[in-house]
Amino acid sequence: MSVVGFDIGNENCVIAVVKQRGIDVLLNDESNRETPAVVCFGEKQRFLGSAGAASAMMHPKSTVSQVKRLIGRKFADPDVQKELKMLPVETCEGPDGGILIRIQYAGEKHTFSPTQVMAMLFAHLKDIAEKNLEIPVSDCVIGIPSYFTDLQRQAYLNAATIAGLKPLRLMHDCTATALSYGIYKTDFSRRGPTYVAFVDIGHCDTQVCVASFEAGHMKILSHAFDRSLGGREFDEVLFSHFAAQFKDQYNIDVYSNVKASIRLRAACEKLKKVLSANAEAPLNIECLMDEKDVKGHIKRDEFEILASGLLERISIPCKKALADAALPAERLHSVELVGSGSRIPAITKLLTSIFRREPRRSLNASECVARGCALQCAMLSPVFRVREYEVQDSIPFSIGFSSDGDPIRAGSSVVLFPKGHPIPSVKVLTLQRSSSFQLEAFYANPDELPSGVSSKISCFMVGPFKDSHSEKSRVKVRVQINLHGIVTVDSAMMIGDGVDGSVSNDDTQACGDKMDSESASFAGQNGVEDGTYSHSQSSHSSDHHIQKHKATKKHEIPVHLNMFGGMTEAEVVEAREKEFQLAQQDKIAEQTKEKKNALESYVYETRNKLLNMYRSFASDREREGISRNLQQTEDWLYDEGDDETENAYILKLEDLHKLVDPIESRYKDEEARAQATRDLLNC
Ligand code: ATP
Ligand code: K
Ligand code: MG
Repeated sequence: MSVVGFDIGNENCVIAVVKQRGIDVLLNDESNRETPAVVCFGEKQRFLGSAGAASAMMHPKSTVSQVKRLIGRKFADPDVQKELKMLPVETCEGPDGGILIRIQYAGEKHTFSPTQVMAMLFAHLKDIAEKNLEIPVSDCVIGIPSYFTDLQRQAYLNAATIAGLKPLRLMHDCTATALSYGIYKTDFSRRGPTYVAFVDIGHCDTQVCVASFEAGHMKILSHAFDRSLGGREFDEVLFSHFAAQFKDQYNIDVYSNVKASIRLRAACEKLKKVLSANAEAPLNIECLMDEKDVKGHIKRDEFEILASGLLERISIPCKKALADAALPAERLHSVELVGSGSRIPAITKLLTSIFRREPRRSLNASECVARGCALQCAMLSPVFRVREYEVQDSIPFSIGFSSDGDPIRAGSSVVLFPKGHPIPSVKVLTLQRSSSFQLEAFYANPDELPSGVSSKISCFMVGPFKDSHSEKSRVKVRVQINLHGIVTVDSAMMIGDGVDGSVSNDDTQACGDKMDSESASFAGQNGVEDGTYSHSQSSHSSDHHIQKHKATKKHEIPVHLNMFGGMTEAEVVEAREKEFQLAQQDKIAEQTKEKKNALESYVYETRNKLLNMYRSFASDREREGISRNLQQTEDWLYDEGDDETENAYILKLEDLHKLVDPIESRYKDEEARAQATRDLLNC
């Protein structure tokens, strides 16, 4: 079994694998360590990853990039609308309020959810891994932004299922980075915890975390982020600058032309990279629009002025991460800068002033997330032995529960799992109920949420259960923030008569009850132990916990989950079948291309051989016959045979072989005879 970590970027994806000797980053078909996060729908097949990026220009209206920006989000969200404006594909609102992407593909209209497109990308990365490792890949750990909502996490899991992957954990990007940093630092031991800040500036976002390291243990103290501040925003200021300039100078409006916009944006991204290493840079695009060649030029200082607003914004999550970790910048041992978006020199300057020290780049800035994920996968995998190392992550948003509309209070607060609380975590709620009821999980502090995110998480139906008396029964509900950071209700139990309502010794931190005699209490395991904490393990420990109430009668009550949006199980199954068909179609298209190429080369090769090595082994009549057939095949290939089935090419090739093979075998016989003679003479 393989142990794989995936970093799914908005721009680039990275695959890392733990081997006996260390961690490898896998190469894709183009021998690159990074694979573009692009899915392009061609005429007959999809082009994924590098092939997708290469075909994007040919099919701008059926190329999906940055799907990570869309997954698990609502069409009506104003931020999403802004994203969609930058995406040349057609979109509409789905029945669950999500996004649907409409694609003209293989002569038909298709609609795909961002989850399905993400699944295509996952499947492509899985393919690359399987080709490299030559074994099936399923268990994995996938990096996610810390600001992902419950729904986005669920959508990732669904995409993984559709692609045939089994994530042992969705891991926050910065936590993965921190792990790939901390696990090698064996000197972090004696004098108490060592604090390190990690700043990851990617293509579309900025994530910051502060971690504390001790021997054999790391703990995330805080997560902070700007969900829409990455390299892309820096491209955008260049884009607007030059779009305005070209309007004045050349009287062209690139905003009105999809291809021109794509080309200018790509040129601006290049320009930005050049400015990271040079004090000034030119911009030249031939035939950008209206048959006009455009020329521009910019100095790094000018770029920094254009981008000053963005630079200021980077300081916000940095300061927040420090504040939430309750650490002054001076207490940090180091600030580690990762993500390729951070290569802009002005960013280093800015971070130096915020953290009062120059940020370091000790990690591989583009690979650390994937490496951390692979390490975590090794730790969670039953087949791999890794040094004992505890990874304790924390939840990014405070979470509360309400039951039938009334919030369940912990003391005076509606927050049951405060922001910063460890992942995974379990709490047992004790409620007095006489019939089925609903439990709703919600984000308890709207100020923590990115804009446009609904505070609703999910809804659990608990029941039905039979109540022997008219009085209310005690119902204990185990709620969990699982290893993926997703809220679940693991189980609900009705506790029989004769049991007093007090909280058992194991349930510390009993909370007051505002309404009925509900209480929220803390129980069970907390944090990640030896990196092998898993869902199943946690329920075992809880069973054990519950079994301590020996004398009580317990009845398990069924729990049903209702998501606010997302896919049903049946929809996931259906999407999986569709993905399988599409993959099959791609495979056939690839094979057909191969067979067509094989026929084409055979025609040229044979024509050549007929003039040279086969010359004396065929009669004039045979040669003429074959030549005629070769010409006919070539004509056919350019005409009605241009777009044929795999089988048609196979048949044509077989026909040619029937004519040519006798000649070839005469030639080979002669060759063999000549060789035998040579051998004879040599000895
Ligand atoms: P995200 O983390 O947002 O999902 P990602 O992981 O794909 O995205 P990275 O690969 O870390 O993003 O970074 C991509 C960004 O880095 C792009 O915006 C790219 O233009 C930018 N970038 C790459 N090289 C340089 C450079 N030399 N100077 C400036 N920016 C660069
Ligand atoms: K990346
Ligand atoms: Mg990234």
